[in-house]
Amino acid sequence: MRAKGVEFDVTYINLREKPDWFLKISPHGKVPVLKVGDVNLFESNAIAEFVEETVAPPLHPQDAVKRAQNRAWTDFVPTFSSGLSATYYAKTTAEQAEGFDKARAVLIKLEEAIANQRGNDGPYFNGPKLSLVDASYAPFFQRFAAADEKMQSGLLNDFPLVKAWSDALLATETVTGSVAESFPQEFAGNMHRRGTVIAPLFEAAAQGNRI
Ligand SMILES: N[C@@H](CCC(=O)N[C@@H](CS)C(=O)NCC(=O)O)C(=O)O
Repeated sequence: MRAKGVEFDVTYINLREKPDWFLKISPHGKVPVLKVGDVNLFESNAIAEFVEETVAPPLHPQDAVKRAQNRAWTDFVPTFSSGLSATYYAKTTAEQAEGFDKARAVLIKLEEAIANQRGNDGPYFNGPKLSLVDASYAPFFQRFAAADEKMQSGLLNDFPLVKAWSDALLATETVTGSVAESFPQEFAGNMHRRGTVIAPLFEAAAQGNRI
């Protein structure tokens, strides 16, 4: 919606204390939900496709084959996000080492997809223009960046096309402005509450915060 210049209001939900009104409009009790008039839409992809169909400019590629390929890679996002988060949600160093293996396994798939399909210098998934598939990956690159600022793993350096893609997304105000101002503290608080192995790298003062 930011990429399309849609005006909207955001209400943040404390997912550890979900309000009743939210549980009534979100069938699985999950964010995001998009309220459009009297209707409540849920599931990120369904919401993104709805905005794509109803608001210009189009963010999906015009070519049907490319669009199908983009949607296929958007379907990979849950696997991708759990691969990356395994590095920072790990509770022990052994679990974290396995997490990095899991992350490498998803990153190599994306690196190969970009190398084989894109045919230009990027930096985004399809080229110089931000598209819907970029929007689906951006939040997870953003969260990994918040963790890797502390972990200093340099993991993405082994995947140069993915790294350039992530760097471009994180240099875009459309992406960086998409989280609450308190995001760094909320992220740190989450690391502490989950008892992650990297929690000590984040200030303990963040512990009481909500996410
Ligand atoms: N497939 C859903 C996943 C949404 C999802 O997992 N949301 C998480 C936050 S990122 C959530 O609301 N978790 C709260 C819970 O499961 O209780 C989508 O893409 O919208």
